[in-house]
Amino acid sequence: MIKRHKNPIIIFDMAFREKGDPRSPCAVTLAAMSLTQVLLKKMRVRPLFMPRPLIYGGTIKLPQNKKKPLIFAVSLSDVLFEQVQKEVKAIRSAYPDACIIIGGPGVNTCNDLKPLAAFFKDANALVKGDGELVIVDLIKAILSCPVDEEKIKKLKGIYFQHGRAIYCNNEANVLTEKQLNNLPYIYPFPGLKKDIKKEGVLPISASRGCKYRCVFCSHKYHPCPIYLSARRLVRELINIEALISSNKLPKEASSIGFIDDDFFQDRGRTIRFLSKVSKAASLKNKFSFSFQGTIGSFFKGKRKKNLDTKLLNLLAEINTRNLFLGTDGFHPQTLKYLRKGGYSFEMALNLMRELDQRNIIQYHFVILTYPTMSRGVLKETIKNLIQTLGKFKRTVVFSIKLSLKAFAETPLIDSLEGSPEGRLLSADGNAIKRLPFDLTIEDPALRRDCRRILSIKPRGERMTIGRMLIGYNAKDQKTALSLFLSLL
Ligand code: B12
Ligand code: SF4
Repeated sequence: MIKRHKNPIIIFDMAFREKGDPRSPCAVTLAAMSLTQVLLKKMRVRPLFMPRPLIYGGTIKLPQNKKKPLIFAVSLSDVLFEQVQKEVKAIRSAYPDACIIIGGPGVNTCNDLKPLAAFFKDANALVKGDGELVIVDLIKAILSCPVDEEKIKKLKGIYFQHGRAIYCNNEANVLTEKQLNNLPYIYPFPGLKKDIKKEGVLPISASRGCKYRCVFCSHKYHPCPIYLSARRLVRELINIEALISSNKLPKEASSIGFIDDDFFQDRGRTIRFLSKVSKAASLKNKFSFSFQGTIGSFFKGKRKKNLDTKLLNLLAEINTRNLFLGTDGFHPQTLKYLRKGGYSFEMALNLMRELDQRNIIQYHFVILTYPTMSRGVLKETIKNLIQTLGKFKRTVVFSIKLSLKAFAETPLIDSLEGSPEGRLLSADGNAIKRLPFDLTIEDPALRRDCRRILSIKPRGERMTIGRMLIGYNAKDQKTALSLFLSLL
C-alpha cells in the first residue's frame, strides 16, 4: 500500500499586482476559492491565503512545531511573468522542501508546457486548464511516498518533474457544463470574509470561456463557453443568504459581482436567472448585482440589430449596481482591428443611451491604441470619448489608461505558436492597455508624440496623464481627455 504524508498545508499565493495598480489585492482569488472548495470536499487540507506575495513583503504564519508538507499554489498571468518567476524563486529559497504548483491563464495559453517549465525551474508542477479536474489527484500523488508516478501519468494538462523523469501532457483540462454545475457552493473561509469586507463585494464566476474571439484575448482554453444554470445561480444566492444570516459571511456578501467574460452570452439562461430574481422578493430585496459583459450580447434578432429591451428592463428591475462592459473600441476602425464581437460603434452608443435612460451605471473598458493606428484615428477616438462622456454624463464612466506603454515581450508570448501580431496587444479586461512600440506604427509623428506624452509630469492636483483614469468622475475624465487631445 502506498503511504501518504497527511494533512498538507496548501498556500494560495495569488495576490499579485502590477506596480501602480490601484486596486486593493484580494487574497482569495476565484481560482483559490474554487480549488480550495474542491480540495476541502475531497481531502483534509488546511488552506492559507497570502494577501501579499513574498517578493512584496508578504509573510506566512505557519502552525508552530508541526512539520506538515507545504504546497504552494501560484497563478501565472502573462503580464506578471517576471514577478511570478521571482516569487517562485523566493518560495523555493524560503521553503526548500515545499512543492510549488503553477496554474492560471499564463499556463493555459501555452501550447507546450516544456519550454514554459524551463522558466520556472524551481516549480514542481504546471497545470493547464481548469484546475478542479486534477488538483486533488495531483496533490495526492505528490504526497505519496514515493511519489505516485502512475497516478501522475494518467493526468491531463500536467507538467511534472520528479528526479530525472518528466511527465508532460499538453491537453488542457476542460470542465463540462455538468461538472461546473456540480462544483461545491461558496465556502466562508476567513480570508474570503476579510476580502469581502474590504472590497464590499462577493465575486462570482458564473461561466467559463467566451464565444467571441477578440484579437487581443489570450486566455481561451474552452472550445465553447459553459455556464452555471439559472437554477444553480439562484441556489447559490440562497446559500449566500443563509451564510450571511448565520454570520458566516459578512453582510457585504449581498453585493454580488459577476466577473464572467460575458455574463449575458447565453440569453436564455440570463433571462431565466434575472426573471427568477425579479420575481422572488427575498432575492430582489436582499441582493445587488454588478455584471461584466460585451456590447454584442445586448442585441438580438437574426442579424443582432435589435436592442434586447426585455434584458434591459429586467436589469433595471432588479438591483443592478453597475455594468462593466468590454466595449474596447471607440472608433469603427479600432473595433474592426480588435475583431470585437459583431457590433458597430453606433450600436454601442445606442446601448449606452438605453442604459442611461434606465439609470444604470456603465463602466466601459477602453483600448485606446492598436499597433497600426494612425494619428488621425487616435484623435477621432479621443473626440468620440469626450462626446460620449458629454452625452451620458449621469451614467457613463470609462476605465482607461492614458499612458501609452511599450509592451515588454515575454518569453511566454514567444512560445505561442504562430501568434498573429495582434495578440501582442494585451488587454487585461480591466484597465491597463499597452501600446506595443516594438510593432510598426504607421505614423512616425504619433510614435514620437507618444513618447513625449509619457514624459509629461501630472499637472495640477488631479490632472493625470500616464495614470489610470479609474474612479474619476465623468467631468474629470473629460478634462483629462481634452488635455490629452490637445497634446496630440
Ligand atoms: C476577475 C479578474 C480579475 C480580478 C480577480 C478578483 C478575484 N477575486 O479573483 C482582479 C481585478 C483582481 C484581476 C487582476 C488581474 N488580472 Co484579471 N481577470 C479576471 C477575470 C475577469 C476572471 C478571473 C477568474 O476569476 N476566473 C474564474 C477562475 C475560476 O478561473 P481562473 O482564474 O482561470 O482559474 C482556473 C484555472 O486557470 C486554473 N488555475 C488558476 N490558477 C491556478 C493555480 C494552480 C496552482 C492550479 C493548479 C490551477 C490554477 O484553475 C482555476 C479553476 O479552474 C479574468 C478573465 C477570465 N474570465 O478568466 C481576467 C484575467 C485573468 N486577468 C488578467 C490580468 C492580465 C490581470 C492582472 C495581471 C491585471 C494587472 N495588470 O495587474 C491582474 C493579476 C491578478 C493575479 N493575481 O493574477 C488576464 C490574464 C491574461 C493572461 N493570459 O495571462 C485575464 C485572462 C483577462 C484577459 N482576457 O486578458 N483580475
Ligand atoms: S476580450 Fe472578452 S469578449 Fe473578447 S474574446 Fe476575450 S473574453 Fe471574450
